[in-house]
Amino acid sequence: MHNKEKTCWNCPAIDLAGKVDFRACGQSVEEFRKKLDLEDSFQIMAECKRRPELGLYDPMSITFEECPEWQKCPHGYLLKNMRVLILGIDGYLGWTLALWMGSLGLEVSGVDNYNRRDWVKERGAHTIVPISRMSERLRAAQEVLDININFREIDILNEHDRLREFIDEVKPEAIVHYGECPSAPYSMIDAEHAMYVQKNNVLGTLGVLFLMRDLVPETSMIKLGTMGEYGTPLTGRPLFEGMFPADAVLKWDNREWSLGGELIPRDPPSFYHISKVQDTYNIVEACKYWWLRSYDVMQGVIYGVHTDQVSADPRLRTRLDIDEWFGTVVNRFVAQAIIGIPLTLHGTGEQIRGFIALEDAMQCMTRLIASPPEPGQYAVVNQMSGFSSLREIAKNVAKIGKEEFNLPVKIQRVENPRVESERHPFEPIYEN
Ligand code: USQ
Repeated sequence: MHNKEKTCWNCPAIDLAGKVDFRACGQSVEEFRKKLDLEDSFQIMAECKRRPELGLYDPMSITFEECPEWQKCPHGYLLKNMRVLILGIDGYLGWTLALWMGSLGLEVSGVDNYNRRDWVKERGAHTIVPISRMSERLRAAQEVLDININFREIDILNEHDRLREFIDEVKPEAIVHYGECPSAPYSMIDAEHAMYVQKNNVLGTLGVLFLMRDLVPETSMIKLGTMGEYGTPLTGRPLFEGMFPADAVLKWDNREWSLGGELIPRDPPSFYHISKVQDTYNIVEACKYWWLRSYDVMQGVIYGVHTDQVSADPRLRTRLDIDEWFGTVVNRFVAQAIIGIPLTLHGTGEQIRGFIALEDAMQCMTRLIASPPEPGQYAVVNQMSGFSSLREIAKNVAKIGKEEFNLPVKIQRVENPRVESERHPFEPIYEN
């Protein structure tokens, strides 16, 4: 099991308040770790919110495997009835994850203000898989899957106080943050849209970080970033997972420096992707300032519409957008193949992207929730199953359409509406 060696130090049930003066430890996780390793007399004492009978104890002395609160499941050890809060629970990913988590026995709460439904409608589009109203979704989750979801309609950006109340009431042990506007083209429409996307995403997330500091400092934030933060650097440098590895060096003017642990440069291709880069910096610093913990998930382009839970009943389905604003490329190509219109390949189609299926993304999120970072730890996961050029994707869709469904699929190269490199090296590292 991938997380059996983790200890209470990683567990959100740990209570460190007033017991560990992090700042006296130098504000740096590395220094703190060194002290732990080198000084025999240096020991941390904490309490457990779930097992108060333990009193004050060394939180590194009990592993997940040994703790009765952590139970074995196919995805590793999971904290019994773990309270997971999903921000953006009404979206493509949020709703899917809510049912996935609920079916694993976790206690799921969620907030949303139906922004995604409004944005898509504003562009004159709609989800091609019909989805139910939230009240209907919640009822069906209960009836069909016996999952009780605690939902509150809240605007993360503009209703900070209501979000504070809800977080205080739920006391989540993990927060999955999907509550942002995810569209590059939408953010490029005009000044109003660009400003809106950045304000919504960056300031909304900043507010959540403050609430975590005040209310649930031991909870981890699993935040949806994007592979697009890195862009496609023409040097061909590998796209490391957020930071340079320990043995990376910068050579210049006959001198050299270690780059280990520094954030790798970002080159985001839209104002939307830039909002994710800004989030990265806000989260990195919040982890430093207040010892919050976070996994920043640099997800590739997602596709698909199936998990066992969303397919269990028509009322439980998740949305599927295929319009040019909110539809992602594989979902669009597949839909175009079915409708019988040519696949809209932008430019030469030599652009390379990382991809991941919906179901695999859910599995990855489960493993991250089950392996919380340490206090103060900011870590990055490049989340993809593989990578491919768009032309190869289009050819595959056409081949499968023809061979398996007898569809006469055509590929049409269209003038690229985006400003993006069409020929570039791409070497993502995705080991985490
Ligand atoms: N593309 C086409 N034809 C289309 C639509 C898109 O060739 O009909 C091309 C685009 O020009 C681009 C690539 O496909 O080169 C990907 O476009 P996309 O719309 O599927 O994805 P993107 O705009 O990059 O954004 C999507 C999600 C975003 C997420 C990102 C991950 O909307 O939330 O952050 O994928 S990544 O692409 O790895 O940055």
